[in-house]
Amino acid sequence: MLAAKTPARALPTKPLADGDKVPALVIGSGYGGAVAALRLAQAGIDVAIVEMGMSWTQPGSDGKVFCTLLKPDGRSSWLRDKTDQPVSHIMGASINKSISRYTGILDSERFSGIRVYQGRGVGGGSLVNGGMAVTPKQEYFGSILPSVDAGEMYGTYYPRANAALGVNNIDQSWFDSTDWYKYARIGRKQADRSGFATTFVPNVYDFNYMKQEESGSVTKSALGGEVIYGNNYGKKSLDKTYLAQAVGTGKVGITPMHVVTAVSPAEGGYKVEMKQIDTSGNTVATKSVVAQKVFFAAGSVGTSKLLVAMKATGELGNLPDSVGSGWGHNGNVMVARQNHAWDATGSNQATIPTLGIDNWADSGGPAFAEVSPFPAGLETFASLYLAITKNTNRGKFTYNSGSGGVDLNWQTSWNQPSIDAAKRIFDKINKKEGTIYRTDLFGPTKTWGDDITYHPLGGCVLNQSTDNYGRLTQYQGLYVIDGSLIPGMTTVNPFVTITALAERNIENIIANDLG
Ligand code: FAE
Repeated sequence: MLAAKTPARALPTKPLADGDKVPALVIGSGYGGAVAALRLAQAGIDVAIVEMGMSWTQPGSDGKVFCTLLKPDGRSSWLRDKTDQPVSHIMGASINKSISRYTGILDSERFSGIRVYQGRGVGGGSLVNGGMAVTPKQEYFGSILPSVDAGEMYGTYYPRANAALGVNNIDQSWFDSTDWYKYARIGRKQADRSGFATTFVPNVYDFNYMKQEESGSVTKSALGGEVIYGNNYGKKSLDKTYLAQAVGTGKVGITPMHVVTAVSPAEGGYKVEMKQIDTSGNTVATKSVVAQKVFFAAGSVGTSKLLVAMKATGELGNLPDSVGSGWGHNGNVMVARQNHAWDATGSNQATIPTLGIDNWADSGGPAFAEVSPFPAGLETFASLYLAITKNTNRGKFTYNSGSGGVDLNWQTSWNQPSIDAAKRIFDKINKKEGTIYRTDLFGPTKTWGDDITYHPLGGCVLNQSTDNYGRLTQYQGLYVIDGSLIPGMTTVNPFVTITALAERNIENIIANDLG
């Protein structure tokens, strides 16, 4: 029996009851929500976190909390009968699998022109993401958050976020020798040969644990095909960092499997309405709670949908007209290239990406392309990339009075600038290497993964829909503290910036509004 590293702790939950009154309520338990909960609790304030997904602490019948990429079951997907994998085909045939309908960990929320992937559960996106913990270059910060003091961010809040998230770096000599990163070394060699700079990317996956996985002394996770459906070991997701610390203060209670449906002014603060769901997604109870302060941390899509609906239905009718606008997908586009036989990428691939091709300085089409794993369990000869590009198109969320839902008007064609930017890298590499694009991975014949994103950002933009610290100023005591504050782009993977901005904003809010 291998020495499996047990998760740091099982997070105890403390569900709210109908009629409860709380000083602070946080909607969502991703990066923004976790930062808010911890810092409020440390300031002595009792906090209730309401999360629509599960608390992922109980093992399934296989003894594991999470399932793998290659053997997905109901735990993989949010209320779907079939998986909806980002790389959905191989050799033109669908690789999506039938599963039982369950409140699984990865949601692919479908809007007209895009599928938005999001984590569901206590820990939000940290449960499903690749852990790439990238601080953008300071010279680009002004284009990301123009109203925020970059000196403060780089002097105080980025370091604070990186420390609390447990960010670490891969041992480069191990990277250079292990079979598990052969695919990334091929990606680096080919980028180098075409004159592109590559850079190592820090991560919250524990690289020491990964080394032990290779030596066989611990149970495999990143080397066992686990990532977008959760990592059983190795990854310092928020339930092991911010949220564990927050619960450790004794002042934070978590209410999982509750979907917030409405927020409106009430005697003593705000009435927060929610429905409790079972693992089939059925409503089993409705509850109403009053909170003095409410922090919207349901993610770019979740927060935008709630605020747009509350404005349209009049419950928060004074919210500004800009609410719902300024949404972007961080310029995401995926693509793969077919290598020659001598550049095999290996059947063993670590699921945690560690390398990026940095072409952001190319004013003709800025792009930062992560060399992604493609852990298919067999040799594919494919090099897969997730490119983050400069794309200035922005979508808007609007209330649909017919359905009572919220739509997003993004169009797939708006991704052309992202494709063009990615082509500036990969056309050149293909030419140099004498290789071609794969056309069989994103559909029967489709080169570009241009209708998917992992990085939803915006919808309630800082200093436009809120003040410069996330306050919804029309409603004293309402705050936004997640990726919806960021205007559509971060130039790199976003969660370190979301976390650092939340650290900055909550410090100001605690000092000025809660003193
Ligand atoms: P998020 O983490 O999405 O948390 C929002 C939470 O609110 C979720 O737990 C929701 O279930 C919950 N929620 C939503 N609506 C409601 C409601 N009405 N009531 C109650 N709860 C609700 O938001 N970023 C990186 O920087 N590096 C990576 O390597 C990376 N890889 C990724 C890979 C995948 C497959 C995915 C999906 C994302 C990846 N990301 C990555 C993006 C990153 O996870 C994302 O930007 C952050 O998680 C967003 O943080 P927020 O706090 O905004």
